[in-house]
Amino acid sequence: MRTDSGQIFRLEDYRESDYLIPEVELTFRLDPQETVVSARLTVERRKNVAPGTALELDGDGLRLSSLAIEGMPAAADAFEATPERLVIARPPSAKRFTLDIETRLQPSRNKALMGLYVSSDVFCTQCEAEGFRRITYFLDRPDILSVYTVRIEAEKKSAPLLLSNGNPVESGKLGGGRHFAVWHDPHPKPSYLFALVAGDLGVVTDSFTTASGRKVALGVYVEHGNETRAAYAMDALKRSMRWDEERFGREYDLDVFNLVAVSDFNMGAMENKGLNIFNDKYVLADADTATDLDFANIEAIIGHEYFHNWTGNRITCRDWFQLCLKEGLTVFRDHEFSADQRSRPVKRIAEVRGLRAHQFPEDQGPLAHPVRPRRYREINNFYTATVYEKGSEVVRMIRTILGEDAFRAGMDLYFERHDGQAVTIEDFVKAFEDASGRDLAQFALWYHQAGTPHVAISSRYDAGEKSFTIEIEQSVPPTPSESRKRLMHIPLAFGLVGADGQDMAFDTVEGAVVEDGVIHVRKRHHSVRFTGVPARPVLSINRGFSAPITLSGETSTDDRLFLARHDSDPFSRWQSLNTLFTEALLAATRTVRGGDEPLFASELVEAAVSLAANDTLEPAFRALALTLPGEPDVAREIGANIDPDAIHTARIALLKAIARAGCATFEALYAGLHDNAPFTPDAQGAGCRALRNVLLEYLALADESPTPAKRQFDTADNMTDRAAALTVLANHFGETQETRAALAAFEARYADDPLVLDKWFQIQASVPAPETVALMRSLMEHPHFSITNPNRVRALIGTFAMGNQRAFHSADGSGYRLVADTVLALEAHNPQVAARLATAFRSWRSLETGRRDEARRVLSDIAKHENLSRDLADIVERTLA
Ligand code: 0A1
Ligand code: ZN
Repeated sequence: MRTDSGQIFRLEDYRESDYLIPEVELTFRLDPQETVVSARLTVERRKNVAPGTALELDGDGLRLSSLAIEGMPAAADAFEATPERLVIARPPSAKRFTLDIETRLQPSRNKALMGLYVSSDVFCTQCEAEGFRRITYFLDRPDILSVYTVRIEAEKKSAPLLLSNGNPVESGKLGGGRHFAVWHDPHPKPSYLFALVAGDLGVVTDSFTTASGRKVALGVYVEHGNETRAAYAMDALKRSMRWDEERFGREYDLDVFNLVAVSDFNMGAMENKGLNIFNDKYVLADADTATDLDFANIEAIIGHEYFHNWTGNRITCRDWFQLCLKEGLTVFRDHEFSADQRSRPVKRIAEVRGLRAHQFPEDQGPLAHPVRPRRYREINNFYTATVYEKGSEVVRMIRTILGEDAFRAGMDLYFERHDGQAVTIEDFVKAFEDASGRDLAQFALWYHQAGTPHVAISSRYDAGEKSFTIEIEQSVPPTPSESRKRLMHIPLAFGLVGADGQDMAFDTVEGAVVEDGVIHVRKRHHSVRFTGVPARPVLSINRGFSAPITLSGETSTDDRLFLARHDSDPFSRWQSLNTLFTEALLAATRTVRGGDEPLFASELVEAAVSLAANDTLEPAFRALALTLPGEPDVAREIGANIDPDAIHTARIALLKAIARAGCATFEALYAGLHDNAPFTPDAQGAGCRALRNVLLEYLALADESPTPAKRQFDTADNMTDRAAALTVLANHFGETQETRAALAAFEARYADDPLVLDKWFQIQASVPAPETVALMRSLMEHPHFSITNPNRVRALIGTFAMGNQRAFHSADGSGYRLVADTVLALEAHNPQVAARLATAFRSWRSLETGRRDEARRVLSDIAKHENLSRDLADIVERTLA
């Protein structure tokens, strides 16, 4: 394991390397115990670099077995090799020369899952961000672009399949039961996009013909027996390829595109050129084993990795500080793809819920960082919601500011100007400035300044003058190492909603630039005055969540209820009801802490019930509207001195109040939504199931009985309904015979399918009860739990730490100790996953004092361990700072 040196990397220290590596030839003699890697690098000295300047290549835990320079074995004093570095003090003075480097790896012992490793007998690689240096010595940085030729040799019986990037060139037999294949990728690429897969896998094949007529052979590789579960992934891939042509004019550029599912993977998937490698969770799906959410995630992630081919691969990052250049932009593209394939408003609401649940707490806590950070200690810790999700919101705002046409012109210019290059956020923003003629200097602060901006709003109508004035005040709270903030350019989409629900016209506006339904906030304070407004409007602001901010203002309950019923912007309708729920839960939490029973306004409860029954709205939207804010949403609004038990009690009380009031309506709706058609994973079917399953929880609470959920569990013909029923049983009726029987039936049915059993772990780990801590310790002993498999760890411990506020924050600190023990156990073999799990502690300062002290103690205990990995030391120290 690479331990921490404390070194900090800074953006301002970037400088070009002295040498380039235009060509790379790799030969892998694969063996799980001892693989030999021969690398022939063509090295080129840059202009203006003195001949003979020292060449220093990166390594990570490498063993050098031989080195030749210009074909001649290197003398022992000609170089210095450590596991971390290969230094050639006086390389040849020629402009170009070759290095032959041989290293030896032990892939079967690699549990960090970076570099070359073995997952279920399949050899595979993961090189982003700095995994290539675990394979061979290299200038392992994204601005070194090389053309790769890769030869793979392996035992034919155990590895009939040999894949790498680019196009296949040659294959054949070798002696001793071995064989080989050669791949060539003509597109120069950074080392983090290198990939290799070798093993015995089943395949689904298809083809795609690009707009300009190139026929591409497609393959989705999965474990034998899982081929039918790969059909949806293949379909999503073809839809992604077509969509990128139609929406962005981007075509695929090789003769083959292969996608491989592996069962041990640190993240979701990886966009290696022409050979995407996936966590099998984001490939395998059928009605019996995958939920609608799984299908939607598969579509999104298949799209995401495919879209990287242009945003990430053809145009890549100059350095890792620019990570959002590829990630924020590609998330924006996958969001647009899903919005076009499904319901745009429903997709937008889901995105915002995700952003608030994951990115807001990051931006408001000790790990806050700008979308483009200026410093890091371990780059693996910057694959964050801020870089990905807020990065996507920033691109979305560019589109809002420029409009669709100028945005597309900016994207076209970016592709044209930078194809084949490694570039920066400045280059990206400049393309939009040049294509649109607009100045985005103030806007670019969104990339550079951390923290969630806050906008306070108040408004008044003057009936005599027929004018409407909005007072807007922006502020950005301080974040670690950035105490003073500059004023941002915040695009606020808005409408002045009249009594008939239509947006009202106005004559003139002063006090801010207002264009196409957007107020451009650029100063600390704007007083925006509209004239010619015939009657008092209701203000609908930040429509579509046009800016990722927090908002405050004294909107009356009546106005919010009005917007929930009438706003033409569906996001705003959802938001209005959601804000009312949040306010009710905040008040109820205070009541509970004061020792009283919470009460809820009947108009709010009735609004929820009537929305459920409103069949002019799509079911998926109604499901979202009826879903109460989660316990962490309420905690975030409270902000300080949080008591998770009180929040839990308040939320259950509101669920029950709605359940009791709506029970007759919900029962009829629940029955009416059921059809006997076979399962299809399309958005419409998913929407009906989503609504039905939200209703199921209300029905179970109204009945105070496990019967409705048990009935659904027993009769379900798909995983969405089965898992939803099991969740209701486990969360609300844990002590009953029905729940025990259902859990046992699920476990028995999927005993041979670890991926599906993850749902069983997940459901139990998320039960919001203090007893869950003890249950967790026994689930960790389950024969199917494995600390070396990241999916198992995330399903059980990740869900507990990040998805079960009440149990994780048990007042006695037992939840914290459970997670800390796991973090330390993981740390020994997989620092990346350990560090990510440790981020669960990031909001510790906002808890009430008892829990805060427990959390600090546990964190300090981790920090005291010797030889922590760079990954974990970085997270723990920043969290405690
Ligand atoms: N670039 C990938 C994410 C990714 C990053 C690091 C990894 O290392 C374990 C793996 C994947 C994406 O955005 O999909
Ligand atoms: Zn990505």
